[in-house]
Amino acid sequence: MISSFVITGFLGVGKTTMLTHSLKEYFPDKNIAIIVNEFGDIGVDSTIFKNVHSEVLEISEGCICCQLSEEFESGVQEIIQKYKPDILFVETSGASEPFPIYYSLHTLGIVVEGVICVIDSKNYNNYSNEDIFKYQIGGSNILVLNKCDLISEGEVDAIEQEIRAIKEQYNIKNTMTGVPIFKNYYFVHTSHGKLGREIFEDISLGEIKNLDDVEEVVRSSNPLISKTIYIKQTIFERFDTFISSLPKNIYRAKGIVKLGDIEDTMIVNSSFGDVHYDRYDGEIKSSFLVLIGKDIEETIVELEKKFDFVNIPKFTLKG
Ligand SMILES: Nc1nc2c(ncn2[C@@H]2O[C@H](COP(=O)(O)OP(=O)(O)OP(=O)(O)O)[C@@H](O)[C@H]2O)c(=O)[nH]1
Ligand SMILES: [Mg+2]
Repeated sequence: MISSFVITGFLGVGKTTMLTHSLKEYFPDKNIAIIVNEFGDIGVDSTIFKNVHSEVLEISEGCICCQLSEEFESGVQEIIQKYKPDILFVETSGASEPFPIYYSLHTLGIVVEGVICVIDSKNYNNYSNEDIFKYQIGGSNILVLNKCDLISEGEVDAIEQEIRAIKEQYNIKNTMTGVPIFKNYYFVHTSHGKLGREIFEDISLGEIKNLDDVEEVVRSSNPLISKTIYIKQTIFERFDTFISSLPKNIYRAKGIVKLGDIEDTMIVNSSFGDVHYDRYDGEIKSSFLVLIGKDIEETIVELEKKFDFVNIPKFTLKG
């Protein structure tokens, strides 16, 4: 029997970090498959996952966050047939909610052990007003307060209280009975997604009845947009100045770059202005960044004018 976990949470909160950490730590002997639905037209997470281990299927942007699509369901079936995984993990895009994915796995006969919502404690106030964040809370049963290394314990406790109130309001309920579909939910405080083993062993959503009576949860508009830019040859200092001063309406930037004066190719991550570099072991054709935020088209044109190494492509190429 295949079991599964759905990993949700807003942009850049630490979903991929949590998953790569847990896979290495807890499942070295299991056959793992990952489905990742990333926002943006070039997948960074799927590249990272392939670097760790396990089989990865990348689903194109928009697919699982809009209509629960055939692409997701046929993707799940394909990955099961090909790799016969023991456990399937689905990382949803930061701009989508988990319930439609949960529902789809359930209808495919796959046991969902948990829907894990990762929350960025440090940047919580930057995105806590976003509707999608509230639906992510409402559709999850394991709430992980991540990045606790960056704020005090008191602040984390205050965020937990706020999230409990959101959970009450947005909890997914059966429309006929008004009863929440997840019996319980759990809070975990952590850094770098280091969860205890018990999260993957002891928590089960249990039997859920009358899923058909759950309200229609697919919301239509999504004002977040993504844009891929290329980075022409430059040096670290100039690139770092650029990435560290991104305007606030760009919530998230991630990509892979090779800079002239640094030997290693690097994975670049910025979430709400926190920039982080990691070594990348593979090869890339060109340095690129996916930028995600609101009303970012004009912002990017301004960036291209200001930094001569920024290049906005007419078309983006996969890979
Ligand atoms: N300080 C600190 N940084 C963290 C923690 N967890 C993740 N990060 C960093 O946050 C950035 C984003 O992490 P990801 O794991 O890529 O986040 P994500 O939720 O998968 O992002 P998207 O898939 O783009 O929505 C990376 O630079 C991580 O190194 C944490 O607990 N503490
Ligand atoms: Mg990710």
